[in-house]
Amino acid sequence: MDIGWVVALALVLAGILGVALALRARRRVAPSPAAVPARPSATGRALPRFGCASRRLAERLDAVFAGGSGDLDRVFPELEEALVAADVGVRTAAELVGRVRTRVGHRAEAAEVRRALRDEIVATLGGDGLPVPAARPWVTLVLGVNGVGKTTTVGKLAALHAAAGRRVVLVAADTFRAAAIDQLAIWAERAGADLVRQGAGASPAAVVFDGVKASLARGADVVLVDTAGRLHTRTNLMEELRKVERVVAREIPGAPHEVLLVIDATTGQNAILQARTFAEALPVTGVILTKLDGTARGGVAIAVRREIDRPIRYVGIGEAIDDLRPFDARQFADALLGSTSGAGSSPESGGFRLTSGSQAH
Ligand SMILES: Nc1nc2c(ncn2[C@@H]2O[C@H](COP(=O)(O)OP(=O)(O)OP(=O)(O)O)[C@@H](O)[C@H]2O)c(=O)[nH]1
Ligand SMILES: [Mg+2]
Repeated sequence: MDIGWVVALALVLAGILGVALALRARRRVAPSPAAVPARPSATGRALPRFGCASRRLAERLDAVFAGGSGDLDRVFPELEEALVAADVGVRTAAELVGRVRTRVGHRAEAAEVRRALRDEIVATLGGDGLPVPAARPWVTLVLGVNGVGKTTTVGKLAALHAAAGRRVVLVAADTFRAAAIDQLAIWAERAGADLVRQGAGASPAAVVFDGVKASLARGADVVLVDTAGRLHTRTNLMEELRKVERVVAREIPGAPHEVLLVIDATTGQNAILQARTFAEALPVTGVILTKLDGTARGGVAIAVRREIDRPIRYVGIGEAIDDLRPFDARQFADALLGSTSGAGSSPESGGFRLTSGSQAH
């Protein structure tokens, strides 16, 4: 073989090897998925990213109203189906559509139906607002099955309270594994909060006892208790959480002031079961819906509210410290359905009158 060809071949091989090595090295130094993401998120984000998951419902509604037959008897079942597909739940979807049906009667513009649905969703979700810490310390227990975002949410809540000028103590009552305690320690540092912790495997109730005592001694304004979603022993999780709740109630009359159940919005209908199980075992006062920035279809908020009749307090829309928003039923309904203003002006979304077949007779 010609020496020139050999040299050229060697150069090409060396190039390929170089690129491969460079790619490998890059992969090695790429940040590993951190337990506590430090990425600051875009500020001022309301529920925009939630829109990407909810768009599907909005689009389905457009399709339902674009049928063109103008037949309400066709629209209502399709509406119900679209809501079920958005995780609203079979029973709640049927109830919602039933109420919309009663409201609009036999003749309605598509835009009217859409608006009625939006209003019924807002009414179901309620406009409870957030309780202002009225006691000192204001104690909040954060509960939920593993992986839903409890620790992250505790960190975000700590930051919100700290920003309001409150002295915050975090209690690491998830003693299931050491990493969970370290994860909370990072959040405490980031939010400028104190941390009360013991070693992995310690009794959650004992850590909470320490936490409450320390908070009283330090004159804390807010105590946030991060709990486990699972346990080392076969001890029933609910039993352990009830013990934690009893310790808090015994040491601070009137506490816990909030018992917040964290639910991962991407878990769909399983969320309803979780909500029911926790609400039956503990005095849950509110819900935090996380991961609405992901593939969640959002309707789960309505299903959970309907199921356990507890207000949604906050929604999580990302992994960063400022990715927690107070829940706003109106904003949420708009994000879920797409804007209702202007519906009816476009030929696709409602430029025709819908009538019920039964009305014709
Ligand atoms: N995209 C997104 N990710 C979230 C959100 N909230 C939490 N996460 C992520 O969900 C994963 C689990 O969060 P954790 O806070 O550790 O959940 P946990 O409930 O404390 O989990 P355990 O302690 O194992 O029970 C982490 O990767 C978080 O960054 C959210 O609102 N959006
Ligand atoms: Mg955790």
